[in-house]
Amino acid sequence: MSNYHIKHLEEYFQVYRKSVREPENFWEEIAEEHFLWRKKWDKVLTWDFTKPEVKWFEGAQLNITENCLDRHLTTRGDKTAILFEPNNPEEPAEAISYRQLYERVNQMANILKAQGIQKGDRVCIYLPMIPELAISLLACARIGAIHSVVFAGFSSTALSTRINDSDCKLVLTSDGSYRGDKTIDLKGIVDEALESCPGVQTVLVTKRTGSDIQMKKGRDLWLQPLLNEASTFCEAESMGAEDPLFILYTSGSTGMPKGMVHTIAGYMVYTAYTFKNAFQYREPDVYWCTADIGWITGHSYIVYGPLANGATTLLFEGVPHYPDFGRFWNIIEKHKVNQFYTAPTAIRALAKQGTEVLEQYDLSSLKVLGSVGEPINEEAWHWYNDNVGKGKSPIIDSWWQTETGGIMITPIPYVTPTKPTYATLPFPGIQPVLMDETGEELKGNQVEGRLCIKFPWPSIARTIWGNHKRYKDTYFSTFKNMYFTGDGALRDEVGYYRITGRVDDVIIVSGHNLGTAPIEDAINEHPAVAESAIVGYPHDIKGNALYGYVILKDFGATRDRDNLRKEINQIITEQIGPIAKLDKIQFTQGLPKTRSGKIMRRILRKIACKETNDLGDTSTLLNPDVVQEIINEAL
Ligand code: 6R9
Repeated sequence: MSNYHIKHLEEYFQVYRKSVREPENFWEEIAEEHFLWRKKWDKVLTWDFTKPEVKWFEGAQLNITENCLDRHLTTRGDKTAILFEPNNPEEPAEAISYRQLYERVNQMANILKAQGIQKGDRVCIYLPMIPELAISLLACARIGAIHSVVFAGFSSTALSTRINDSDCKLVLTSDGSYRGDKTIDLKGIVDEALESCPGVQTVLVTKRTGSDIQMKKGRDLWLQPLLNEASTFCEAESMGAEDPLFILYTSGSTGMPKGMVHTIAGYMVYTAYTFKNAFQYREPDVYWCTADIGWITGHSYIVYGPLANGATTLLFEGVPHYPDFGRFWNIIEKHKVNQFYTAPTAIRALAKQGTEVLEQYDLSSLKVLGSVGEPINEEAWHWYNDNVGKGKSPIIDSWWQTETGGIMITPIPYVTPTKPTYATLPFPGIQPVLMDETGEELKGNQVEGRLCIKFPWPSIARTIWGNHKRYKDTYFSTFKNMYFTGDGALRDEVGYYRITGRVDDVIIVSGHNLGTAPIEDAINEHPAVAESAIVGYPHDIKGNALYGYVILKDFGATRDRDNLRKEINQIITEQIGPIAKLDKIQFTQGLPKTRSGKIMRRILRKIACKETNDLGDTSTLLNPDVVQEIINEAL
């Protein structure tokens, strides 16, 4: 019997010990018993973090959609796979059964094939949170195409950069998208992006808003008529365990976003196993993750993890505040949601509304509450625990990353006692370590350092698309033989982990990772700007907000400063997207720099956080006077 479903703490410790002592046997048993393989593996694991290279289940053949769809048809054909809740609460929800989902995926797969998409080709998906989004991912996987989902809130520039980086041949999009009371012209954004994407031959357009859009002849096709004609059977491509399943871009501390590559078998095994345990999913539970499929959380815990377990997964198109701040609670009541997985930024925004709205709804179906994306502060944790969970639904504060593919450190609900703001214990198979700045491991408890993982797990990203060197430099070069997460963490007296936040130049705003470099590059494009530096500072709702220090080419010139601020944010919106806009912009004559010319962000961060009493060592500064000037003018 493999340890697929952990039910009490003693069992967790047993399973964990086994996963560390005999990792290969441990994962092999899980893979063997709970998944459908066309051919079994020759070798469970090959790894070398110095190259770096990781391979799981090498030699195996499978198709992930046979695991997520086909194998459920006999026992769960009529069970709801995806429960779609539209943006507008007046529009009826749609329950898509496993059989219907299977058929729709097969149809879409046939359309992609008819457009010439073959195994290994990259397909860009730029769609709102509608069923076609999940269907598109699975359709690519069915025929072995590699999907690259770009969050539909990104700008045309961000979209074209991602399309070109991985040479996508085809784009799937919609005429428009709904977001609360707004309609967004998605197709217009795609058209603009494609002006600089010569490699895209086809655009398939789903009708959602009925907006009047331009269809480019010879390139753009409406999906619906093609779907009506398409066969509901498409033979699943036989895929190698280590063939890529998808590329998903995440911000780095420098320049280009990183196209993280995940491969099929390990990702499937790990996301399915973590989904089952981290949410204690039992049929016929209704599970809801509020993330967008454009982020890793949506890939792993709206689509692949739940469907591999035959679960019912809710897909919500809208936003928490439309038509009012009761929407999440309304959906939980309406669909009797059992597991609810959301982000601290959403919890804080909802907590700000008080409890009156929430009390109008019956939330008694809830059994498990989840949090992901950034550290959850103590206040938000208690509000979530006391008011949403009424003190009886454990909160799983789950720490993980785009790069890790699945949940890494989390309480297992009803198994691990929770502790506010602590992600608690590693998942079976995960071996976290804390390192000090000199590269020594901090052993024992009550220590704080940089969080690394010292042994591979099945869903670790295998490379950065087209740039293995950057993959090595970013994750495997800071500490010898370790995967470095970029996060800081502490381990308390009982061995529980608390994630303290990023230790690099990535800032997490409303749960979105933003690299400082691309935002600064955007600001510097403004003709009046000479140089800029951005830092994060604490924000009630967003967790962090962005504070920009901007040097103008001609500081004395009489210009309307507010107008300038608007123009700068406009450029950021165009280049990256509205999520990267700055909350505060301070114009300054200089930035604190070291003698080697590096901006001392540490000081800027302290000023933005209004912690100017102790600025630490400023002796290496080239221009110490500028610090006082910046403090005097701080916003
Ligand atoms: C899944 C996801 C990854 C970064 C990660 C960390 C932060 C995520 C967290 C958390 C504290 C948690 N993060 N979960 N910090 N507690 N429970 O969010 O992936 O978008 O790649 O972000 O998010 O800083 O390094 P991704």
